[in-house]
Amino acid sequence: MLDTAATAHDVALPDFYGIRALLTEEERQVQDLVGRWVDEKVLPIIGECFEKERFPDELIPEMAEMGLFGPTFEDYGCAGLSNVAYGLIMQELERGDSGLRSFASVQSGLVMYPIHRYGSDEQKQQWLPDMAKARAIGCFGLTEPDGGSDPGTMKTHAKRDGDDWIINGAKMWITNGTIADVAVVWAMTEQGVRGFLVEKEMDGYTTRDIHHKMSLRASTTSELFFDNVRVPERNRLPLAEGLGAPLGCLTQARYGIAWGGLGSAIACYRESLEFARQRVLFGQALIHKQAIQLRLAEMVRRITTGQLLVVQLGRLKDQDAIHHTQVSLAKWNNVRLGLDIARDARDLLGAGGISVECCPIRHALNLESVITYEGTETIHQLIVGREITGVAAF
Ligand code: TGC
Ligand code: FAD
Repeated sequence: MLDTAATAHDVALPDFYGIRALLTEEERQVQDLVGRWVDEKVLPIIGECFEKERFPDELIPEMAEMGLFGPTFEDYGCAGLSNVAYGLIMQELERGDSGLRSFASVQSGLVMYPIHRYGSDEQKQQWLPDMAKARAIGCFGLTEPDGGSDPGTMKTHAKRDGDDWIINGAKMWITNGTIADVAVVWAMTEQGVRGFLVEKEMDGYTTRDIHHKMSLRASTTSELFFDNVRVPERNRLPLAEGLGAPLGCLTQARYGIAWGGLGSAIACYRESLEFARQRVLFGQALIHKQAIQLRLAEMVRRITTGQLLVVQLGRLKDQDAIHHTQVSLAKWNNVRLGLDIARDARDLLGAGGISVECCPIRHALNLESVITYEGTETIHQLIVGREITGVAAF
């Protein structure tokens, strides 16, 4: 981790229930380090990146230097942090922009995790040290053009041919697709779903960026195409068998997103509070108006309940006592509160709120993606519904 001299306790605000006291010293240091970096390096440039549809890839080496990729792993050059520290990293990154958190989520939760969890020793040695240092970038291909909510019906398939597999199909809406050195690709085989490491220079593998997005504009989103791509058996993840394998990866990324939604919410709340202190209307600053106080209090109520939820979730994850339906509830709750707060903050800022110079419109637009990817809000409601009723209603 980078050395940090200054403490930046304001990165932890609002903290209405003293959440900071529930963190270890190391977790507080991690939050301060990443929060200060976001303030100094991300916030000054991110509005322009969003406007110009540019992912700020110049920030990747600094993120790697701070140990933000695969931070919970204890080997392969990773930092061995707690899951709460990992969550705080995701919160601070998303306080900057959902695009940065997306990049980190994919690299850590959707590429390093499956290689670490389902990969061979050779695959781990080949990829994990380089991915921790961002010398290699990854992407995760599950969603297809015909629909993402029901990945069990994927059309991309892999057929065994001697010592190789031949992959055909397409993946869509893939974060980091065109910038990735390796894609974790999920394909149907005669034995069920299997995972493959497709390397960018393999014949028949092509990628293309998706443009004209009004959301996550500071993030690379791509299509992946597989035209008779020959992948050696040594590139198949040996321990990944069945749909549960990619869904297990989603649990990791959804956990980080539950913290990330809070980051967006906190950024929008802070800008609203500051604006309400400054803006004088009808002879008084807006903070004197009951209706404004109600809205700010409502934001803090939502943020506080979301904070308590993810701290407990993180502690359960540290004890390996987490159930994926608990992660679904947290992703649903915290992205929903982030989106509601961002939309309300946009309105509270008046006309200025439609400018990218204020953060709420950017966060609100970003969260329109975040509420859809990694399982739509409806899918998470149905996952929790199935858990409490025992009836699948998908
Ligand atoms: P289902 O029968 O429920 O499950 C099959 C097997 O998997 C197990 N399982 C899970 N394991 C770990 N974590 C989870 N979250 C799991 N969910 C299910 C399950 O226990 C079962 O195991 P077994 O041993 O009994 O076979 O499967 P289903 O076909 O009924 O599907 C259920 C459903 C709808 C919940 C699932 O398909 C789903 O989650 N759909 C949403 C798909 C989704 O979230 N896609 C995300 C793509 S990646 C992405 O969006 C990246 S954005 C990245 C960024 O930029 O940040
Ligand atoms: P669909 O599955 O077609 O759903 C359409 C609508 O139907 C939704 O409102 C949904 O809630 C609703 N619905 C679905 N099933 C039911 C049901 N049973 N009952 C009631 N309503 C239902 N995917 C990856 O694999 N890797 C990535 O890196 C990745 N990055 C992404 C980045 C961005 C910016 C975006 C926007 C998406 C990304 N995705 C990625 C894809 C994402 O996971 C999918 O968009 C998501 O899973 C939903 O799939 P879909 O868009 O095909 O919607």
